[in-house]
Amino acid sequence: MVRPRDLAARFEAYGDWRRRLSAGVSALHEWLAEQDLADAQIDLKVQRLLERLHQDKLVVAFVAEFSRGKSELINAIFFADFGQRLLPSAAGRTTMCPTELLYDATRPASIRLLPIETRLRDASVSEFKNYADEWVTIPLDLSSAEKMSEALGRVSQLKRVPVALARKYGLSDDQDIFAAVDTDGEGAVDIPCWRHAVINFPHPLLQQGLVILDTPGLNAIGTEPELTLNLLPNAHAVLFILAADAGVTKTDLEVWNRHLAGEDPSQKAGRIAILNKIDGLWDELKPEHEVVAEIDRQVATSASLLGLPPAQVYAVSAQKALLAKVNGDDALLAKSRLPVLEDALAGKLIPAKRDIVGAATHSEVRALAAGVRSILEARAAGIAEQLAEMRALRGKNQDVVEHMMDRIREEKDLFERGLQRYTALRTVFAEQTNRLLDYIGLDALRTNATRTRRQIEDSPFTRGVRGAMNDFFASIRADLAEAARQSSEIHDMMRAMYAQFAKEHGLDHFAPPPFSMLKYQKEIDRLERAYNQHFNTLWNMVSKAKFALMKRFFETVASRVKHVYDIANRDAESWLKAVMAPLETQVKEHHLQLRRRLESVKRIHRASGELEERVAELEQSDEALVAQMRALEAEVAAIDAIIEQNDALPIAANA
Ligand SMILES: Nc1nc2c(ncn2[C@@H]2O[C@H](COP(=O)(O)OP(=O)(O)OP(=O)(O)O)[C@@H](O)[C@H]2O)c(=O)[nH]1
Ligand SMILES: [Mg+2]
Repeated sequence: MVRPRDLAARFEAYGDWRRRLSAGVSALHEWLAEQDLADAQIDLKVQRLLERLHQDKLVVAFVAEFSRGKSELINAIFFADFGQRLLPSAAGRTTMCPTELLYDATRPASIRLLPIETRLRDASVSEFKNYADEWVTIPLDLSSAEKMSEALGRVSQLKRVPVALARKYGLSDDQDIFAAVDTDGEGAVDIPCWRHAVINFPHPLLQQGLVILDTPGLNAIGTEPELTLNLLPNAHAVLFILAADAGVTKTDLEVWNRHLAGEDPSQKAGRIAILNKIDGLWDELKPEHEVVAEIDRQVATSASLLGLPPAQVYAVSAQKALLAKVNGDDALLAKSRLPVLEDALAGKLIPAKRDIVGAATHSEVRALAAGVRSILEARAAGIAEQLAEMRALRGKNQDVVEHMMDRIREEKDLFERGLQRYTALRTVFAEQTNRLLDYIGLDALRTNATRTRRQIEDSPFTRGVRGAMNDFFASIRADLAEAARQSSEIHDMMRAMYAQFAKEHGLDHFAPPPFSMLKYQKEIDRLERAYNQHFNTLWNMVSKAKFALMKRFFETVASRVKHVYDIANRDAESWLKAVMAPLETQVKEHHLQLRRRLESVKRIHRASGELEERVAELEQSDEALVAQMRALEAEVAAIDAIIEQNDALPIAANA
């Protein structure tokens, strides 16, 4: 067994931390349930928080022209413990379709392959992911290395089809998308059998939520919109691989500029370039320092050609690293320089991810606790008021008690009349909610997409497609703007309502949070920018297969937009609950308190001996409440402590 490497160890530590954090959140939830303080809204929030912690993914994409050693590098970094080459890696084009490696415990170990024929249909790869029957699933036999590598070898499978059909798939055109494959006299061409592959494999790193994305070389990247519009922009890190002997070639630069250079400078931070195959520069006849100087020169040249700081370019030998790890040869491993790259990945990627997840959990737990605290405070205030009333009754005659009873009764009647306004508000709230959800509803989006699809079909030329897409985005923007207006109307109304209840009935002063659509608007802007950027390059690159490709691009954009809408809907629903629920709870609590107060005064009215007993009871409840608040703080502090905890890394990895 190979000693756990730095990256693997850190990743496992990160997984452990997430599990501890989940346990902390569950403990808080159990405590709330025990104390009868959890309601449906809290249950939902906790469930989502736990789901997010559980499903948290870290996506690392490997991108390069073909044969630069992407698959070999993945084998060396992540799968050396397996003792063999897991992914096929060979001279020439090997990986023929984008391949995701991940682990989903709800499925058996398998490789799932989406047939290339699906490119003729109006759906994106992410949509197809929802339908198991569209995929060819081959189970992985983990006990047989031979059968495993045979199954994984499917990502290299090709088939021969007429050129015309390949064009329909958007795969072949006069610029020779598949220049490297043979065309025989009949006008046939070899194309990939599969459009996308998902390898479900219970590797410890994948089990922790790591997702590896292996991609095929240059043109294959451009023809699969799922990669350019979704998988690559959403990856947490993109590793761009070069070959040390060739340096940055023209096609490398094309891949880089077209898919990775990006306009967003913040994205560049997550980009790392790798100069692979440095073993090609090793030369026993030269002194060591000359070889090192040669490698350094290549790093500097590549960095400047890519416009990256040299510190973001790493020189390695994937093949020698894999060999060294398999044989436990530490000297060779050091010479391969892979540990330096792994350190950098572990040192940058995981802490950054941990900070984001920690901060998000921290603020959600805060919000949850604040809601519970305000209920407890309202109860404490009620008890304090009753206690004051009871103490004031000490030694008073029946008349005073009667008078007090009348006063409370009046207050209760007044409050119950106020409830009519609350009921009316609920009706208006429901109407406005429906309107808001209509604007960001999937029905509206579907109508818009159908219209755009028809426009593209009716006018499949640059101007027609452009116009249709502009309309598509414009209409989405208009809907989002309406939704923003509607949510701010709801916000104003609720704020006014809370202020009124606070003034008239002494309820807690609560400022409902506003709902911002900015996040979704920004994501739509990003999609439109990405679309425009790829539109021009593609339009110039492809001539015969344009139409098929444009349609497929549209479908991917549409499915990304749908994803944005799904999230917006979920967020809006949670927000609506968060805005309404405190009022509901407060109203209920207040009503209950008024009834309780009336009850106690009535009892005292009937038998004056009950007064001291009642005071003692109230004092006890007050103490219990104080204890509850303290326990709540302790639960929250325990979660904070987990967030701040240092990772318990094995000594080897900390060194
Ligand atoms: N000498 C040497 N060869 C390497 C190294 N890394 C990869 N190779 C070889 O380069 C060839 C291509 O490697 P792959 O891993 O298939 O490259 P890829 O980038 O995945 O290529 P595609 O899947 O075709 O896009 C294979 O024969 C590897 O063994 C290295 O560090 N040194
Ligand atoms: Mg490959």
